[in-house]
Amino acid sequence: MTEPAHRIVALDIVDGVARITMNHGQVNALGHELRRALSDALERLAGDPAVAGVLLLGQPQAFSAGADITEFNMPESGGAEMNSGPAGPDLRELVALVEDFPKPITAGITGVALGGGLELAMAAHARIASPTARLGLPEITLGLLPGAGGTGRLPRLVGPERALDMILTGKQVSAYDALTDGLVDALIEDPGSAEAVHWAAEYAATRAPLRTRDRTGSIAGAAAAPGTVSRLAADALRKAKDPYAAHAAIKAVSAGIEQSFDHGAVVEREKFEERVKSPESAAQRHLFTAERAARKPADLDPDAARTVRRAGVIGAGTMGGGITMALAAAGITVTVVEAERSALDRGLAQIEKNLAVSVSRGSRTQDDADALKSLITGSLDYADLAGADLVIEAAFEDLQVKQDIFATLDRHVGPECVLASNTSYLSIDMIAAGTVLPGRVLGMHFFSPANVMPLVEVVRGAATNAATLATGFTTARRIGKTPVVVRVCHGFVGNRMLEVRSFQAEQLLLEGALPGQVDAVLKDFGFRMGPFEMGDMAGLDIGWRNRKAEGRTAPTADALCEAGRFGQKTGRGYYAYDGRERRDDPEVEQLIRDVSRNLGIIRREISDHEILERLLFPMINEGARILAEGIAERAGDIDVIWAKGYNWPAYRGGPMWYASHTGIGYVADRLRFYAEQTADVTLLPAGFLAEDDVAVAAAPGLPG
Ligand code: HSC
Repeated sequence: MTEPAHRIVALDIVDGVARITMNHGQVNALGHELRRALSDALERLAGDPAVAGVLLLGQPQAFSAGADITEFNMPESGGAEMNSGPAGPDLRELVALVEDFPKPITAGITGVALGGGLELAMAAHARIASPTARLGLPEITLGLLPGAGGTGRLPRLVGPERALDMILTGKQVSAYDALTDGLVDALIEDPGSAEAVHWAAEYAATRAPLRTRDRTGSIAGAAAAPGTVSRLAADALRKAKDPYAAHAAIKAVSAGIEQSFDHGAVVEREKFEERVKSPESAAQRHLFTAERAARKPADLDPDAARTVRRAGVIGAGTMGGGITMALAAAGITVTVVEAERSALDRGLAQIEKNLAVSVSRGSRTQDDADALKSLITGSLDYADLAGADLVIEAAFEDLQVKQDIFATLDRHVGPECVLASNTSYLSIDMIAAGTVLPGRVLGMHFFSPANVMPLVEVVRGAATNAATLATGFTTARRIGKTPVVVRVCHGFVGNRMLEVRSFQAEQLLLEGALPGQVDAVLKDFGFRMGPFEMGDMAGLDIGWRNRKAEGRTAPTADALCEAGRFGQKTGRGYYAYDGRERRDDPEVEQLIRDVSRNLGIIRREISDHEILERLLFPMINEGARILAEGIAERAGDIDVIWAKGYNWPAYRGGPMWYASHTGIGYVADRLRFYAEQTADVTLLPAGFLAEDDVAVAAAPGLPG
């Protein structure tokens, strides 16, 4: 028998097994329509004597990506969409319907089973998965905890330690790991196939439905030793990107183990409802949406992209090496070209070392590392780039050097080859101007370490053509990066805003603050490091050299460098170091006081509140200028750049989101105040912040 049960759920019965196949949207998000269709189908099957068991299936790319995130964005309606009402059961009710179903249900997982999707699968009485499936509870990356029984069921299947790891990191596990851990019961190439139906039929014939909530074997130890959950979670909690959601999840897991499944469910519900309404979750959901919006820049035509099989990288330094590894990890053959044999050897040796470290840490297998290495060749000759589809230049940051490299590339690569510069400040238009085919030039600004950091600013020059832009963008996606398209200006989006923040940080030192106070304020806000710790880590001498070349000064930073304090590498910078341990240094305090005095500045007590506003609001103002100039397309693009490239805390949504939630009018007023206080007209509100009625003015892509 075969009959359509619902537009978004297909139903057929084979050998006594009813196959319910979800087919809703791109990823089977469990919105109210799908929930209703599933519950209708189950209701019909419950009393059907021809049905002995159920096989619940999704689509090849997704069993289900979980709750429909867009339904969370309706807090004004009390999250009405999440509740049952006339629209059908909520996710918790659906999960209970599955678990309490009188006939055994097997979930057949293909693609991803994430969040509520995995919770649905965990409520089934058995799980089979295709070997390529991936499973996870990524709620924490949205500032949430699993809200449909995941905090109770996952530990019952895989034990508390594995469960906490998955819930607190949000990371996905492979089908193989899921099998080893007990999260799935069997791997079957195609979970919708006759073999899978046979498996489900056998299961239905031989076992009574076993509810996951009733399995207690793997939590027995932790249940008998209260405190185990907190102990197991301590490390992950320290590293958690969203400490609020992490705490909430730990409370729910621990109640579900140390008290009872039902008690855990009550705590889970309470905490989920608190988190889903929190500003921290709203901020992370904004970033999720902004990241997806950034994948669709105006007039990007993905079909115009060239397929990159072979790539070249110019420069085997830190950036060049990282870019090479990122390309090769995606299966692209890479030729790294250097000017000097010694530099090339050093670069290749560093790549080997990085690979060995990742093998020893278990993040890569030896086979993967060998395969990756076999795709990389070093060369001292540009002629070896002849067959390249894309060349990324990551040489010394100097316009003349780069122009010479691009002129040389013109002579050696084919006319179709796309040429990218990894410059962080220089004009792509000036680099392109010296080439024969400026339309094939663009910027691909990676962040260090390039094999790890996800952001790539894809810089579109005045002449960059559609095929070039599409090739740069799709290649960045293919190698697992988060590309954001920007236009040309000094420092593009991220570094241009960072420069404004660095200037304010320096001013604050001159006016009365000390490095420790400034850094602590940004860390309390959620950054991993403050500007001075970051400067010490990167090395202060590079900026000093650049400032001298450009005739600029930064009085405190210059004075530190003149005293030979270049940061961690010299054991002394804004702080003194014993290894990596840093401590405040009275010498630095004296040096700062001297610089202030020499400039005739009377130092004053500066509040943490002022420090935070002085660091963040001018950056936001620069963001407003960037939007007004069309350098970034949307406010959300700026947020993605800061979250992915500069460790802006995700639970604060990015600088432009933060501004809109702090109050655009307030930010503008404070900027006017600081402009007057410091006699710095560049602090006057710009772009949408300067509009007459700032209370209602909003940047594109932000709520008013
Ligand atoms: C959750 O499940 C909470 C539950 O624990 C409890 C709920 C309890 C409620 C109780 C109430 C009483 N929803 O990324 P892509 C869209 S929280 C809606 O470009 P890829 C996405 O926006 C959820 N839409 O594709 C995009 O739309 P666009 C936990 C979703 O192949 C399109 O699908 N789950 C969606 O690169 C394609 O997505 C997660 O956090 C969703 N859940 O990646 C998983 N998921 O074209 C989030 C995707 O209009 N999703 N969309 O822009 C992902 O990680 C990735 O999207 C995938 C696919 C890996 C699924």
